[in-house]
Amino acid sequence: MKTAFITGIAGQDGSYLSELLLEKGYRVTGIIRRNSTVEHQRDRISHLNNVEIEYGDLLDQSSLENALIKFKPDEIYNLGAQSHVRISSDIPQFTVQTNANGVLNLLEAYKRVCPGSKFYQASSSEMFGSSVDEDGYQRETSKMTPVSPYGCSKVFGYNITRYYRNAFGLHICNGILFNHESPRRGSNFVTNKVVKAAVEISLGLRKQLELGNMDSFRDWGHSKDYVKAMNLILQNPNPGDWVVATGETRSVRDMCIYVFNKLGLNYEDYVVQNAKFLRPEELPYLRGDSTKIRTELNWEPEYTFETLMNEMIEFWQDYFKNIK
Ligand code: NAP
Ligand code: F7E
Repeated sequence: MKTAFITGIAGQDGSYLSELLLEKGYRVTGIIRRNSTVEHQRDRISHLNNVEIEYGDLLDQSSLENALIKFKPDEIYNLGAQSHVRISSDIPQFTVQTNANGVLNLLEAYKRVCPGSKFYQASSSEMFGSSVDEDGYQRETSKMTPVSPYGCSKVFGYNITRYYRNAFGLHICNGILFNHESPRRGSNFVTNKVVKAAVEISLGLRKQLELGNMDSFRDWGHSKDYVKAMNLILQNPNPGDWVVATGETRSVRDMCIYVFNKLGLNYEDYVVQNAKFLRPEELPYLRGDSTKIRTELNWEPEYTFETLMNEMIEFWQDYFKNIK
């Protein structure tokens, strides 16, 4: 039985990855941070009986070493992060400490305690920032010109993991994942914010939805498909870096049109702009070319944009039906 160790195990991806690995027969372990209230902290993984969890923090080197000594993992998935891009400009230092220094802390603990295991780093399409190749895609070779503290911190994480791979011969991979969503997405990210509000509006529970920039484009997939890619990436005998994306792009406005239409509504009657949701610098366009992982590792997403949105709509409809 293989042992996986997951930072950020109670986050969106951590919860789906835990489910996938338990199904595959792994022993699943991880760390969560100490919060002032414990309620809801484990909501996304409370249905999983067999995960082993310790308190730990990417900012606390001793907690990482202790966890690795205790769990002796074969595979490490570093998913812990301050993952909200707009909020990264409110708390840039915490973001960089967690997403950059935190990666270095975990790499050092890994190199000392279990250098024979494999390491996955959750890198992001936000690293590409304003760069787009001439054909309109971003891929493994595209330039990285990040436009947020979050993007800058992830570029450090990406580069430092490559350094540890090349300098010390460690089995370290980067998954460069484009946006991926689900009903478990934090409800201050745009997809879940829009779907939840549109369902509330359709049920007469609210009147309006305030958004920021509706003209940015994103390549949205489903978290369930993307955690499969994480696991596949670590099974490849040669460590490397892989873009994971659907290859389709839509604007926030397109997403609103789809979701409101599905509920029999016109988004223009309900959505207004509020400047507080705009970003100091916007990333206007993302569209990933994932040819490498599709051809070399046979990864294919099962969800389409429509099935992803439909699942999220149904989740919120059931949620509001059950609390009535
Ligand atoms: P998420 O739901 O925000 O989960 C992130 C997890 O990291 C949370 O459980 C959070 O715990 C934990 N965390 C935050 N600071 C930490 C620290 N100092 N030490 C230990 N854990 C800490 O994010 P996600 O969507 O699952 O994303 C997983 C990873 O993929 C992240 O690294 C993200 O940056 C990256 N990524 C995500 C996407 C996407 O579209 N979802 C795309 C590309 C890359 P708390 O609840 O205690 O804060
Ligand atoms: O914004 C626009 C916003 O916050 C998407 C993270 O998982 O993916 C995610 O980062 C777009 C942006 O995701 C609102 O300006 C408009 O253009 O859902 P988001 P993100 O910033 O793309 C990357 C790949 C990651 O790695 C990150 O961890 O939607 N937008 N109005 C809005 N966004 C939010 N959150 N709220 C609004 O009201």
